Amino acid sequence: QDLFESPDFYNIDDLLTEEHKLIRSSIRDFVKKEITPYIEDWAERAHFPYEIVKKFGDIGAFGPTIPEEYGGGGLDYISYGLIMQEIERGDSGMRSTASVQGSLVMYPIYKFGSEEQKKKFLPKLASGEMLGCFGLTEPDHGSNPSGMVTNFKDMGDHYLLNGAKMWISNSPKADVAVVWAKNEEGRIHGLIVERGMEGFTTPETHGKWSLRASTTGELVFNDVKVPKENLLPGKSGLGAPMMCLDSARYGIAWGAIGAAMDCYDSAVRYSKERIQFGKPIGGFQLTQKKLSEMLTEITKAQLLNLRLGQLFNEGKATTAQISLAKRNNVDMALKIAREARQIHGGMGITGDYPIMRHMANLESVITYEGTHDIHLLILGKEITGIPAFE
Ligand code: TGC
Ligand code: FAD
Repeated sequence: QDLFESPDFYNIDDLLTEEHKLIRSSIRDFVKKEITPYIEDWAERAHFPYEIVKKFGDIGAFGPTIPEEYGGGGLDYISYGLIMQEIERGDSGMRSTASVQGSLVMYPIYKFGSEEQKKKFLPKLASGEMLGCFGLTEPDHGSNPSGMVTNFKDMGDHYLLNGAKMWISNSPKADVAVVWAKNEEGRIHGLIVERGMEGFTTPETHGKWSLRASTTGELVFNDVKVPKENLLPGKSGLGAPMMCLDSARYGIAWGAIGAAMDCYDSAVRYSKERIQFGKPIGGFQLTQKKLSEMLTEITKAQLLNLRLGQLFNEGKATTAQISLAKRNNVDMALKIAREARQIHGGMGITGDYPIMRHMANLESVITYEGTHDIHLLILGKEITGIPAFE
């Protein structure tokens, strides 16, 4: 039996193009071959499979919406979403590697970078020759990035960067970091910091019980001399990193469906195979309730994403619309992982099934890129016009 069944209860495939379906099946095949057979072992050992970076580059998973002249795929946002969905069906940490590179490193360089920066970095990031990371969060400023203290001074022929970032996906292995820091006037700018610059270190964060196959770390800047040509000239202010987050949160809204589908598929199979009281547990009403609710929530999330993808393609998606989808879909996936765990009984806690890994991963996904509650407040501000953050 194909272990990658995809529920499509409302024939949403009819609304996709042939190209969308081709892209989805090629990424699905890749995940089936290159991630699924190994992921439980990587996660158990907290091993980041660095070789996946080049492979992601080869299949076009990095920066699919970036124009081809810079090495990207030149694809639309529904294609991007489907790619994230299929990778996260394999593992949220693997999707993190890809979405950080595409939405949080390539996107700001493409959107706010100089022509020289685009030519220097984008093709190598697209091919997987280089790995990037995105430094916004700090030890004392997570949900409130505008309070950041990382700063740089203009020294005439270069900038001097000081401070630290925390919880940075890909950082221990990254060749470049897009770092958000304040200038002497307190204005936020993006700087491209390259591995090897004196005073720049990337200590790894250990002891995670979530996203174990993704590598996470700090970015520490101790009087780092950053060449002036490494400042992103196109946009400053918190709005610049927030625009990157719009794109990444969109990818997560799709990715979460992939994780939910994997849990659902496994639960459906198990419920038909596992016999208790003389019949498959799928024959009990309580199991059917769980499965029916899973399918309902996945279908609703699929429809939400498709419409959001259309809005993205038209350049009309708003931050609040993206918050609604990220928040709803990750919460949905986490609830499905918990219900699927129940259906698997004791077996559900083992690495023989993907459930517990998805569940633990989703605890990070519901926290990063804006916590569940922060997205609620973004929606609350949209509805009332009154920010609740302060
Ligand atoms: P606020 O007053 O709302 O806005 C400050 C300025 O920014 C502008 N702005 C935007 N501009 C363009 N697009 C957007 N989406 C924008 N959002 C805000 C806004 O217009 C304003 O501009 P100006 O000119 O008026 O100054 O800002 P605030 O300080 O009140 O904060 C709002 C809040 C809390 C919603 C925001 O800061 C937030 O979303 N916090 C959550 C932080 C977060 O998401 N961090 C993510 C870090 S990266 C990460 O987690 C990667 S994990 C990836 C992986 O591994 O997959
Ligand atoms: P806090 O902001 O301290 O929040 C703690 C709790 O307080 C949350 O429940 C939150 O919702 C609540 N809270 C905060 N403010 C309010 C409020 N105003 N009203 C109500 N409740 C509130 N960051 C990057 O920059 N780059 C990365 O690549 C990256 N990767 C990550 C990878 C992992 C595995 C993890 C776990 C995090 C990553 N992050 C990254 C950081 C992530 O974005 C932050 O963890 C997240 O934004 C929350 O910040 P915090 O952890 O400091 O929590």
